Amino acid sequence: MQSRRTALKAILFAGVTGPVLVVNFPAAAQAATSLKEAYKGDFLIGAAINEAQITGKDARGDAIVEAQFNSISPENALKWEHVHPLPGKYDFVIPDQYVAFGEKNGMFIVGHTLVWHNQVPDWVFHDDKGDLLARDALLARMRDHIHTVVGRYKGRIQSWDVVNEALNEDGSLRQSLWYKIIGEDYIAKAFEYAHEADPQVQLTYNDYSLENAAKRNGAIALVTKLQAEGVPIMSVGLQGHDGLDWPTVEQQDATIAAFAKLGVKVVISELDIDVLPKATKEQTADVTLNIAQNPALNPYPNGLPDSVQQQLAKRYADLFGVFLKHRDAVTRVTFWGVTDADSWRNDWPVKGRTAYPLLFDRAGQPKPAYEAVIKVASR
Ligand code: 9MR
Repeated sequence: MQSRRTALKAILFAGVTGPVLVVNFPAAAQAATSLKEAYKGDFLIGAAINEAQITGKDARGDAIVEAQFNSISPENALKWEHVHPLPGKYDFVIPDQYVAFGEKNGMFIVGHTLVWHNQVPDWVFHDDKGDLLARDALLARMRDHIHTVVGRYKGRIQSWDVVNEALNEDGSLRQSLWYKIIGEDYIAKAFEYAHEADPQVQLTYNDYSLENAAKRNGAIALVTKLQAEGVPIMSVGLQGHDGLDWPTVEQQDATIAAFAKLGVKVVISELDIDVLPKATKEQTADVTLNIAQNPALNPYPNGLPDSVQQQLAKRYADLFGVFLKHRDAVTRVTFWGVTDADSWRNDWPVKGRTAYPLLFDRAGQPKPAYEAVIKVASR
C-alpha cells in the first residue's frame, strides 16, 4: 500500500516540477507492489511451499515466494510420516532447509502439523505385536514426537498447527485412532505438550469447512472447552479450501466473527479457490477421496476462459474484503501453494485435472485475481 502511495506521490510531484509525462501504467508497474506490501499492517500473507521450493530446485517458485510473501507453511515436509517415518527415527533434512529458507528471508514460519489422522504411519498406533497401543503408551509417543519436533525449532518456528481436522462435518469429534485410543483429551494433551516444548510459540487448531454451521459449532464448543480447562490454544485456522460459491461472504464473515468473539486469533491457513466442476456433493477437503477422471470434470485443460478468470478475481476480492473487515482478529492469510501448477487441486478429488485455484498461473505470472486482491488492500 505504502509503496503505491509513494509511487503516486512521485508522479504527482513530477507533474508540478516539470512537463507532465502521462504515464500509461504498464502491467508490470501496476504489479510493482507485492501481496505482503499491500497487506502490511493488516495481516501476514503466506504460501505453503513444497519440497522443490524448500530445496531451491524451483528457483522460479522461490523468487515468487521471496517477492510476494512474508510467511511460509510446509505443504508436506513436517507431517509425521516425513519427519518421523520409523520409531526413533527422525529425518530433519528437508525441515531444516525449510526453516533456514524462512529465516534467510525474515519470514513468519509455520509448522504443519503435529497431530492428524492422515500422513501418520501405522506403527504410531501399534505395539511390536501389531496390537493397538494403550492410552499411556500412545500419549508417551505423542509427547516424544511433539517435544522432539517442536523442541528442535523452538524460537525459530513461530506457529504450530497442533491438531488438524479433529472434527466431523456434524461437529462431533472424528473417531480417529488418536480419539479411540487416548480419548477426547488427546487434543488438550497435544496442546499442552507443544506449549511445554516451546512456551512462546503460537498454537493453532486447524480444520476445513468450519464455515458450515454444524461443524463451526463443534469447533466453537471445542475451543470453549479447551479455554475453560486452561489449555493454551491461541488461534483457529480456517483452511479455506473454497469454491466460487462456497462459503458465502455471510458464512465467512460469521465464522471469523464467531471465533474472534472467543478471544482467539483467526488464521486463513490453506486458501485456494476451486473453479472446476464439483466432483463431490459435500464441501470437503478429505484427502482420501479419489474420484474417476472424466472430461466433463476437467473443462479447461488448455487454459482458463477470461469469464472464469474474472469470476475468480471477483471471488478473491470478496473474500479478502471479509478478511480485511476482520483485520483485528485475522493475523495471517496463507495460500495453499504458489502457482496453479503446484496445487494439490490438480490431483484431488480427481487425479490429473488442470486446476486454477491460486493467484499465479502455470508460468508464474500474476492472474487477474492477483490484481484484484492487491486492489482490495488499497481501499
Ligand atoms: O497439499 C497436500 C498434498 O500435497 C498432500 O498429498 C495431502 C496429503 O494428505 O495433503 C495436502 O495438504 C492438506 C493439508 O495438509 C491439510 N488440509 C488439507 C490439505 C489439502 O489436502
